[in-house]
Amino acid sequence: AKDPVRVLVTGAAGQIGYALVPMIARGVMLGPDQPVILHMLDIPPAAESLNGVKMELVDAAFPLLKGVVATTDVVEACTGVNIAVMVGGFPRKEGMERKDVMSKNVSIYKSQASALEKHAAANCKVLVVANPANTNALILKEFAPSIPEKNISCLTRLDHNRALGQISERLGVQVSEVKNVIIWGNHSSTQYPDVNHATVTTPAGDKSVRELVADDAWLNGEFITTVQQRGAAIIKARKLSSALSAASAACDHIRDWVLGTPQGTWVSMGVYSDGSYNVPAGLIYSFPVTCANGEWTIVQGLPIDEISRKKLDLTGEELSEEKALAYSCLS
Ligand code: NAX
Repeated sequence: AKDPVRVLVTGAAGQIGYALVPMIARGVMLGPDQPVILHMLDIPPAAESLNGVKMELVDAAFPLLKGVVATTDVVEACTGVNIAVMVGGFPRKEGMERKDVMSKNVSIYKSQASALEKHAAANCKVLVVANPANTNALILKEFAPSIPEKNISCLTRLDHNRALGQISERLGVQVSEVKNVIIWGNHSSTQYPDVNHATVTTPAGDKSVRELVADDAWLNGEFITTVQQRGAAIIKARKLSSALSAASAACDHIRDWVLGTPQGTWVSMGVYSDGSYNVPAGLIYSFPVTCANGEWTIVQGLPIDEISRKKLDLTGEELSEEKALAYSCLS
């Protein structure tokens, strides 16, 4: 039998946490033969609720779940973890300035970065979900200099999956037949959902999404805004933000990172930019990536048309501004 993998979920008493921890304990994230030990962190006001989640995990009698640590102590939470899914953060409340929210999250991610750096297992992989996800991940990277930058990422897989879902609905094909959409840039409304390289698997081979949809006005307009605004649409409908889809996307992100992407398929991940596609280096930016042997690689050489170029630049500019704002909170 395999040794258990220790998976940290911060903000585990929250909405996404509640959807995510049972998925992990069922093997959705790391596979049906991989035992796990869950480390759940939340803040003291949520301690009782966190304990309730722990009780439910015990009650669910998951065969793969070999242990549960539920704590409000960051060091205890981070100790020995192989995977860290950072869902905890400070939400934007009505009337709050962007800078105030940024400042709260910068201080959270700065201190959790240090705890991970000191106490996590060597080669721990980190996924930041909490918003502003790209910039929180960047702060984490900056304050955990001994964690390789290759091991720090943020979630844009939910946006990627939303794009697959929209194409699947539009064409009336299974979502599993659609692949190679791309989310470029920030996990925010400036993200660029790009279908220029996306295909649908058909009995006659792969066909281009653009050709099959045959409606550039829709693809360049409503499709993009629907994906960009989907989070707001969920809040409007549910009176709560996306949770099960976010949890599922977090599992997809880690699974593909650890176990690899299928041949011929890429996914979107927010990763540290090396300047590929003329995106400024030093931002956490969402790119198309393939994964093998536990490492992601940015897909290179995709042609970028003029419309796309502008959209890649726009979302990059927003990330540069966020980075500057985050740094201004450090002093
Ligand atoms: P909730 O408010 O339900 O849960 C957040 C939890 O984090 C709470 O239990 C809170 O006590 C805890 N927390 C706060 N500060 C903490 C700290 N310093 N250490 C540990 N835990 C802490 O929010 P939820 O709906 O679960 O969303 C969580 C985060 O995900 C939010 O920042 C949200 O904006 C972000 N999202 C990101 C998405 C993405 O695709 N990247 C999509 C979904 C989601 O909107």
